[in-house]
Amino acid sequence: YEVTLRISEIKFVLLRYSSISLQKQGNVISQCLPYNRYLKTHYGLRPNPAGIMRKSANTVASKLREMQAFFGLEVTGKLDEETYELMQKPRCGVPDVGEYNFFPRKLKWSKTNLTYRIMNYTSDLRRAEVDRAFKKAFKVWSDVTPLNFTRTRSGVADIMISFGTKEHGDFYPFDGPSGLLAHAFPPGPDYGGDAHFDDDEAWSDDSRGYNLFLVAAHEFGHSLGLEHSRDPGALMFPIYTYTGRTGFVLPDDDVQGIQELYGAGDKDPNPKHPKTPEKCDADLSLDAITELRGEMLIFKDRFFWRLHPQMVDAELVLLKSFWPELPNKIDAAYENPIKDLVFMFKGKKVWALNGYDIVEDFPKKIYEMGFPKEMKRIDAAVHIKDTGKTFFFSGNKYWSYDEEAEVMEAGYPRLIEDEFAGIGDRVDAVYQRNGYLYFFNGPLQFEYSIWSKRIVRVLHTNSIFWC
Ligand SMILES: [Ca+2]
Ligand SMILES: [Ca+2]
Ligand SMILES: [Ca+2]
Ligand SMILES: [Zn+2]
Ligand SMILES: [Zn+2]
Repeated sequence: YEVTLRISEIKFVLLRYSSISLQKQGNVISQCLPYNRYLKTHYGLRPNPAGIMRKSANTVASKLREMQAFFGLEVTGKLDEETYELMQKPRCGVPDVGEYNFFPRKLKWSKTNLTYRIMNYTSDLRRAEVDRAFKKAFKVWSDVTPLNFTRTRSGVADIMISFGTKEHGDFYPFDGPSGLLAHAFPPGPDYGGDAHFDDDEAWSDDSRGYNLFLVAAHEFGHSLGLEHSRDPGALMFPIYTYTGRTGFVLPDDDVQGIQELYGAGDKDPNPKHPKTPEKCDADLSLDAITELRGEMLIFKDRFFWRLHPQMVDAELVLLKSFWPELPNKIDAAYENPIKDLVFMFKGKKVWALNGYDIVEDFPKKIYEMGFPKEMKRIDAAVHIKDTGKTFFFSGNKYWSYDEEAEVMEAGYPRLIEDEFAGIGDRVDAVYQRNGYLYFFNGPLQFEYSIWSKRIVRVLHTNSIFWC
């Protein structure tokens, strides 16, 4: 490794070392390491007494494979860096694999009027804020089903809600700050439907710590009979991501799930439920593309795909899970590898990112880079390493920016059709590879040779994913 490590890379390198050294020790599998506990809690890994042959369905490797398949990672059965990184993320305590769930059958309530009771409070929020978070979380589900939720203040309710720490009375102990955030039991008598929140977390009603409303809405999904979803855009995805200040709308995947159990209601105030994009959709169009330290990031709505150079399968993640401060959808992005910065654009704003961190003094206004003040947005951007210039596309025009001098070049904007004839009069996204520019326009991409200044191939947008 180079000696000139940047701070943001150190964590990365340490993880890489730890996974290498773990594998070299050989016998790590039987030691009680945190990842072993993770597989036990979420994938039903059972202890393996010495001298007894492992049943193949219950080895660490097969549990790792199950986990990797669940999250859409490369299925190696080994504790690689990405798998390890994922295990560090805060999440729900309910297992990911149905057959190892608390109760093995698909369960639902046989009535539509349900009661809930708040047994105690966290000291992180005012009581009224806690009450409001839970009420709003139930409304997420009652909006799309015939279910009604009524709060009771005494006796036994269907859904008993409580805060607790460590062992809290149900043999599924919490674990102190972060890690497990909460869990809930599927419909049934007694514990059935109950939801428990780890009071070692810092609960909030905004982006700090963990947002109680978001976690509660997820847990109440379990209280109603839903299991975890593999859709990274779903509320029932097991890993916590703060999704922003703007009004929460239940994603389509969760609506499908809950309506399969209870049917639709007749009072959905927000019938537009966001769908998760499918990479092989023939009509797929893109928002933006950039490289980031050798990986390709391909943006669409609230998501981006990470495409590793040696891997065929792209991993879909929420934009907010990497950069909570960025907007939920971006216009354009490019990397300046010399400065090791990625620039992202939305409306009149630009953010500079160093790995996970937003550079100080950003976001800035795009007119500070030399764009006209009245310009509303940038459609696409691409950095050309050989020339040190960055092209920006907006409407039917493009600009050239000198990265070293940090000024817009004279003689711009120019018309796109004058320089890049045939690619259309707008650009959704663009990237450069091996002397070619790839322009995306709706469901089509144009492979443009910089050297011969012409289009050499027209492809489907989704061919970037080898569809
Ligand atoms: Ca109950
Ligand atoms: Ca915890
Ligand atoms: Ca765009
Ligand atoms: Zn969960
Ligand atoms: Zn519990």
